Amino acid sequence: MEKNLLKYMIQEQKVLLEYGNVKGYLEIITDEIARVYIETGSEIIQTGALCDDVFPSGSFEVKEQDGVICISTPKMIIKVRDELKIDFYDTDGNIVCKDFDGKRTQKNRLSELDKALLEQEGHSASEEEEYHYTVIKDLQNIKAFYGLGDKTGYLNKKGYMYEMWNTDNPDPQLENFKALYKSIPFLIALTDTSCYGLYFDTSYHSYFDMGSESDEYYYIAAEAGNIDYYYIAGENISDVITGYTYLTGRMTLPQLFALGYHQSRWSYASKNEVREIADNMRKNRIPCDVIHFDIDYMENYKVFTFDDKRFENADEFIRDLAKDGFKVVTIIDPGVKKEEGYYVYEEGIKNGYFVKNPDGTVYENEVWPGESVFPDFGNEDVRKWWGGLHEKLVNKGVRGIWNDMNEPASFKGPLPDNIVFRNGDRKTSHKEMHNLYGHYMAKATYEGMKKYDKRRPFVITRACFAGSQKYTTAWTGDNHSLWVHLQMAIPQLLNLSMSGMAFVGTDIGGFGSDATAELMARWIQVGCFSPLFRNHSAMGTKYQEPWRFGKEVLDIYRKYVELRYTLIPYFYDLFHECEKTGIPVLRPLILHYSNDKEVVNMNDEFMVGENILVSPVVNQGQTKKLVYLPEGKWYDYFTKELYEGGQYIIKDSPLDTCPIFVKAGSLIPKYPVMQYIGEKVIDTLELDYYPGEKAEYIHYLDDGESFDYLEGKYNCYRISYDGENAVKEYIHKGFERDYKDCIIKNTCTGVVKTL
Ligand code: MIG
Repeated sequence: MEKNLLKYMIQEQKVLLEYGNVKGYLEIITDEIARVYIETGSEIIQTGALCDDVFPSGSFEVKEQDGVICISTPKMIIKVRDELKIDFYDTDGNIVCKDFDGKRTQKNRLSELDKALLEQEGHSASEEEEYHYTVIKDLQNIKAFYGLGDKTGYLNKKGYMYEMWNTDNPDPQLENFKALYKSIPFLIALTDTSCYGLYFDTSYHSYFDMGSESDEYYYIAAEAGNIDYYYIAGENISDVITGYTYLTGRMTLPQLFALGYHQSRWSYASKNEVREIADNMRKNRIPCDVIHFDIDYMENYKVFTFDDKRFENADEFIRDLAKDGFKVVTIIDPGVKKEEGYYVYEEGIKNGYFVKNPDGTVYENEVWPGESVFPDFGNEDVRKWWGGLHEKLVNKGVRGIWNDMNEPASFKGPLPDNIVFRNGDRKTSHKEMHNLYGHYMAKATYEGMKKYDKRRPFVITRACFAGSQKYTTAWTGDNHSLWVHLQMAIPQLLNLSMSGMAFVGTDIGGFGSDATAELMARWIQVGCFSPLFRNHSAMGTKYQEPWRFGKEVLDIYRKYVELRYTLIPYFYDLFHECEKTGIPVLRPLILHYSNDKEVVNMNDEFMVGENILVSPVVNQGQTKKLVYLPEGKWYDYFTKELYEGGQYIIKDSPLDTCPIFVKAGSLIPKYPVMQYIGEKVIDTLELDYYPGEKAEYIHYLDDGESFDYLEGKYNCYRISYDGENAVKEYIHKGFERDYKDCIIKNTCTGVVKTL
């Protein structure tokens, strides 16, 4: 095979390349981001994950020497060699990401005798996977992989094999699971000297072998499509996340209430039951903003209906709840009940809005409502229609929408590959649209809510794809009330956070199985720091509201929900930062301490922003925690003891204690405890000072609800304090409801400074 450079050509931002019979191009998107496109005999298909306003614009120069094309930008050097192999270098000429030189050595785990025995029994003995393409990269310089969405297991993905195929598997999820509900084909590689990201823009079933097959290479393969990926250069993990979210988008700020505590269960099946939950929240003084209605509020699981007996006068009921500070989120599944006379079904049939069999008839499968049909969300008209259906819910006072079952899940076997879908103007199949189904459903929901409610939509989804953060928050699906799932929650949320999805949470207490009192007490200590803060459990499991486990747990529960409510302004500031940079709210230690070997695999500690470090107990019976503190000085949040960083300490952690540390030299804004956000008017900006070097903090304020901030109606302050001199200045002043006062409290001495 001819493999040498035949020709190359520069066309705007692209360098078109032909090496032997391989054709492709490199496209310089920004100085840090390059798109690699190689034809493998498919039509050009982009997933729609990318933002509309990504216009290739990086500056670059091209040179050719001895058949090697060298493209340099101010931030990276790309060399293309024989067979269209591509290597990425930093500007000092150090290699960062290299195409693997050899061939794959497929795993060969069956002996000849094994194979003969299998074949004798009529089983296939083939170990060969049939991939449409495989991209093989060198593993030698890689310390760790992060990202990849919601995969199970640990923080560092090196050595594991995953698949991108949205999957609803109710079994207890363990580290050998290849796929869960979400597909985010994005990885971050931490190398010996730096860092890079790869985003594969394919929605087809794809495979991410992160060094399970070999210790020399890792590979990404897919079942169809052309090779189409983005290389993202960065000096650190933050840069890579910023680059990735530049491509696929960032969430707009949430409404403030969404940061509060959410209570849910499958299922609160009547008004009385919901009322009782709400009353118990207030009676037990557990702050709570949101109650979720699972599938049982509907009439026969028909979406966009309320059961008119169990939820008679839903409008009035929702209004009453609102008076007490509760917002209602209702679940909406994609499956539409096949029933004559049911308006959603009839409208969809009339307009041809449901996915079809190859023979043109409407495809049916079974989900909660029985025989059901499935909206074709890849079609913009369908999304508009579906979005429009939310008007009714908004008018009833519903404040957010929960999208479930959108992998799509189905009871009578999976949807066949050849079911006909649309993707924009194109007719295509389930094979291409499967991984995008939840993404486009969330998009439809977001746009509908935005149109009718006008405020910042609150959407929560189970299935999603790269870029879904533009429309929705997410929860991690059906975990169980198991200690291993409390443990897994940390790396899972951290990897989702690094994959662009910053507003995420797990079902606190676990969805399936029965939670014990001890598990509940420990789970709330992790849960109160997750951006999405929701307790949810399955029908038939032990009831899991905070008061179901006795007084001790109730008090512990309250302590941590109250802690969350005092930290709401800190969280909101982090969401503001995330909207600007993509840097998530929840961060692994490695994000800030990338040269610290101790934190490459840190699975049981995390950071909330840059200032707060949490090292929760996630093992049954444990009352002492081995805590690693990275460089710097750290205060115990509760006792204010000061610790030197760069060491492990053993921290006493009885059941009511979660080890939490604040970096010396921090300013943390604080709210008083409220039973729901907005219960009290906040006209004093209060900050806690943790003495150290001079602290500087950026604080953001707006109406917490509308999109007015996009027109400049917000305030942004820079506050600095060194223990003596305090300065508060405006970075932006555009919001009329400003604070009246500002006070800084020294958390060690108790001294209060008024500004
Ligand atoms: O087949 O709506 O993950 O949160 O409570 C189960 C009922 C369907 C799965 C979701 C879960 C929800 C449940 N749903």
